[in-house]
Amino acid sequence: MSTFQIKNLEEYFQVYRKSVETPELFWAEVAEEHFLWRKRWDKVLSWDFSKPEVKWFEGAKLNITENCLDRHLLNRGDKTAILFEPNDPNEPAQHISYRELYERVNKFANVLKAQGIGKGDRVCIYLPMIPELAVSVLACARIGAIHSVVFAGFSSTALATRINDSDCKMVITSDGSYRGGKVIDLKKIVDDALEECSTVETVLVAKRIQAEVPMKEGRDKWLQPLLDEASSECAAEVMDAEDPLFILYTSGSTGRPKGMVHTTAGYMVYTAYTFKNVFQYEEDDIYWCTADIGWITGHSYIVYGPLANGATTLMFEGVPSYPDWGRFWQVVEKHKVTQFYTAPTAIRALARQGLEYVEKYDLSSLKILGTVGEPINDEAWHWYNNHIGKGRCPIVDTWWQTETGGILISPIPFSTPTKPTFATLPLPGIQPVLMDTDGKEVQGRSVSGRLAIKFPWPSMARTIWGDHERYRETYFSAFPGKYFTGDGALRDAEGYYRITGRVDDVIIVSGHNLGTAPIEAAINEHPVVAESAIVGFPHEIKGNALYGYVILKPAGEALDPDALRKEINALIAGQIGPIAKLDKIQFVSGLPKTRSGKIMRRILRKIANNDFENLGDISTLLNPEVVEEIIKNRL
Ligand code: 7RM
Repeated sequence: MSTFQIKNLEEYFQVYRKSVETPELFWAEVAEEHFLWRKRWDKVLSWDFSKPEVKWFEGAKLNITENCLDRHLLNRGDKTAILFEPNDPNEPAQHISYRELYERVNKFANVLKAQGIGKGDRVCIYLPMIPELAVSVLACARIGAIHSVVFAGFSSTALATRINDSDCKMVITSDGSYRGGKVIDLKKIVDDALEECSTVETVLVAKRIQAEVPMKEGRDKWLQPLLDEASSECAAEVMDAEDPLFILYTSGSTGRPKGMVHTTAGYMVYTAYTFKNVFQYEEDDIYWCTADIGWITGHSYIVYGPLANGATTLMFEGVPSYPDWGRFWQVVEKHKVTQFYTAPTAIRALARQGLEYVEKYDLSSLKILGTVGEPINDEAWHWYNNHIGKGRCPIVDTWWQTETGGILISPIPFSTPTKPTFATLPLPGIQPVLMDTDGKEVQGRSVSGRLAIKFPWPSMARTIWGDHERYRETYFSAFPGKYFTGDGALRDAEGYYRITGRVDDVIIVSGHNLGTAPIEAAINEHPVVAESAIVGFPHEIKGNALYGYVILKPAGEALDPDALRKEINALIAGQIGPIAKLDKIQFVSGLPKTRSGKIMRRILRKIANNDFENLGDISTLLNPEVVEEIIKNRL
């Protein structure tokens, strides 16, 4: 039995038991067998969740890029590392081999050095999904610079906030980007942001759209001429296990974005291990994660996890709807994708388009399907399973967070029997617990509570950049001695976990705890409802009452709104109970969403509470324009 790959359910239980009983031994074996270390560790783990302080593989020396690149040159030099599929289906795909990627990363690393970037410096990367994005991430890691990737859909204000929070010395961007039928002037966004930033000395500009862009003398430099002159050998900086690898910002439910800090060795070991197991990657597989590298999913499961395994990772520049809604399936057919990993929000959007877009393509290469980012509803799960997986591809519903660095709860495909809407069982090394509101652990099966993790795992974030106290307060104060996820979950009779959603979305109505998710699920059962979101607002008698925002399908728009409201409430009463009926139902054309598809209930809550003067920064939303409409038509 290999320590690295779990092959059946019995092995999973054995390995899991070992990882809990002797965690240090378990992780030492994983780390020993599968990675390239410049120096072995002195101590596998030291931790104290009260400070909180966590160290993995202390004393070890390594460079993550030697693990992602150098060590594959011998046996996989000609294998495709990154398969780049451009936005425009008529532009040829690029197959970047491990050798070519190695050379490009080294050249880029030498450019960074020549521009005065060194170990520990922060570099902001604001690029579209083009190969330079992955290359620049790895180039930073090569020389020990800390990358801070900002999703290239964020506004100049959001970008400036993130650059300033970590005092970035450099920004890497492009002359523009393609997204579906749109062309976006990224350089202008960077220029606007930098009006507010004083620490940035250099801006490197990659060419993507061949646009004429203003270049600020002394600050802005075209990337390509610098790369042309650079050597393709750059000695890897030898890093300590706990040296920061990157910062990635995550927007909390309140306040400024939090710069989650991930460190080197633990992150590498955990993302590589979980990639191998959750996607059961085999040598000739073509793995595709549709996320953007601007999110943690892209960091861990487009770049580091796959490359540390010598995998072929597909990087897609486009969007699911361009040139039409068949694009994902066309790419699956074209490149014979074997593992496909996407978000429930994308699945729901795709499912709404009709099956002709799916049926045109040959999806028989697919072996495993994955989801991440939010709870997947039953309907979406079955559509994915039936129409994409044709009932023969296990679905891995992977639960994790920016803060956790890697997947914590997920089936192991072909080992763990899946169950719709359940993330199922914890991966080796992960010790989840459910907590009640009094801070006591909820024992046993068929129970629910707040999801916490009671033991450290290698890829957990170590701090919030510049604000360790906020890190402690946010994650370690609700349940002393445990990491609090902010999510609610239930554990069924078999011990399977289902993540029910953020617990900050719980609303107490007349003394009853109501989760927004089941109510929304009931509303969505109505045949003319497309999507919905529930928030609470103060009520004299009930304490809180419920306000629903509902998007109708085209078929619903001609119907009598009051009759529809009655039907929706009847459905809720039938599925949850009359207590969960909505006091107000507003029909809207869209819901405010984050770029990764999460509904921003905070904004809806404020509107329902007539407190919409100060909504905070809504520029990072996917669709800030719906906010005005919702305010105007509020009930
Ligand atoms: C990877 C990522 C984290 C939050 C998390 C949950 C929700 C993520 C699932 C899920 C139910 C899932 N990082 N979430 N995965 N909920 N089932 N499989 O999404 O930092 O952007 O978000 O996302 O609420 O706390 S994240």
